[in-house]
Amino acid sequence: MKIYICGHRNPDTDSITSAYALADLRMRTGMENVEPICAGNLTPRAKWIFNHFNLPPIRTKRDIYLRVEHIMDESVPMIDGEMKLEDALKRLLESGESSLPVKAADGTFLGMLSPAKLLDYFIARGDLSIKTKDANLHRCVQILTDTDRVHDIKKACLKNSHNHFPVVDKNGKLRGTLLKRAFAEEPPRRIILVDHNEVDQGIPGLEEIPVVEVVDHHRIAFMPTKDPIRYTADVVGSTCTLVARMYRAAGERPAKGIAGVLICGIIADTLMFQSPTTTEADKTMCAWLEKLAGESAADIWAQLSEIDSPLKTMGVEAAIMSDAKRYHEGGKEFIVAQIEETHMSFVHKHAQELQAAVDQIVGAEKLDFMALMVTDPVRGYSEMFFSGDKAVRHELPYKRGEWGTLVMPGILSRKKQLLPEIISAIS
Ligand SMILES: [Mn+2]
Repeated sequence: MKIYICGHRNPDTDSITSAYALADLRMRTGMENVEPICAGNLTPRAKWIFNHFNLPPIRTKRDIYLRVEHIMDESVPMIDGEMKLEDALKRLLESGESSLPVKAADGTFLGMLSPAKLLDYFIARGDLSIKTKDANLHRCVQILTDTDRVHDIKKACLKNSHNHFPVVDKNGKLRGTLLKRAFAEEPPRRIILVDHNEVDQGIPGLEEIPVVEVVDHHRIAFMPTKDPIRYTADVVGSTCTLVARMYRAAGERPAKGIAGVLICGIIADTLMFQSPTTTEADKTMCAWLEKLAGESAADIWAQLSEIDSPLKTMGVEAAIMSDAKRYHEGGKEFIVAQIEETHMSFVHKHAQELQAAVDQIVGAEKLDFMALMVTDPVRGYSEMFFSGDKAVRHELPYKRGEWGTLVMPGILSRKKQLLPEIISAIS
């Protein structure tokens, strides 16, 4: 059983660092086969963090859709096409299966060997000394590719009268067999969500895999679950604060590097304790982690916050989507994106381009509206680019500034400050 730990799409520092550290904690406390993953590209900051603390970086994974290779059976015997038909028949009988896949010397799939087909052959020729590849193999079976999504092939397989489906790789080489009964079994994958709980914000494919745990500091909009799950949530500034608490509760101390990674999540999400989302717990946990990491949060922040703006390093569109969260609220479909930018003059220079990109996303994603919040953590305010639903925009309590953006003095937090305003504007 594989267990992934994953933050939200367009992962920010807190999502990446909390997944990474929680995987360490879960492994220490006996969970096996755990892997932290990142549902998108590593940000420049995340790259810096793994490099700075000398840790192998988290792996990026685009989706966790269940694929044929995850549920296929590699223990079902395969028949070598060069094998004498007589021996192949013995193998088939020994296996107890209704049919077995036959492969050529180069590994490519040739067909299925089934008793019915063999019987045809025996009645016609009465000779079992030929090679299996020359026998009457069943060739019009449904062949699956290892990377096929289970969701896409399930219906056709269940309708098919066969119970076995050969699975080949992209080069046509036989890899295994998918047995019809595998569809009825629980998928061999589990996931732990950190820093989010809304399925729409999670890694694609999340809906196909049971969630066994959530560690989060956002509003709860989670789905009902079939079984009891572990759910850790609190109103704190960072998911890493919760993970640090969990180490303490388990009587564990993170190693130096992991402590450093956790500090990064806390100071990135609380903007070095400047954000109104900051709580005493964030500061307390950070102080404990500083001792373990042997580095001060202030020193780390001095370096981390220097790392170039997403706008400059990624380009306008990628930067906007790098921390974009999708919501469905009061019948409206919308995105609220956030970029941190300490050089607002750079934003103003590209204001038209940013507005055009936001307009374009609203059209392409069929949204009711979109808000892009550009936050200057140093001067402690944000400016907003808005596109779409004019009624919502008029309800928002922000004034237009000289660059055409809505100016939001003192607003740093999407979750705690902007989102509630948007939700009340909708209603
Ligand atoms: Mn967070």
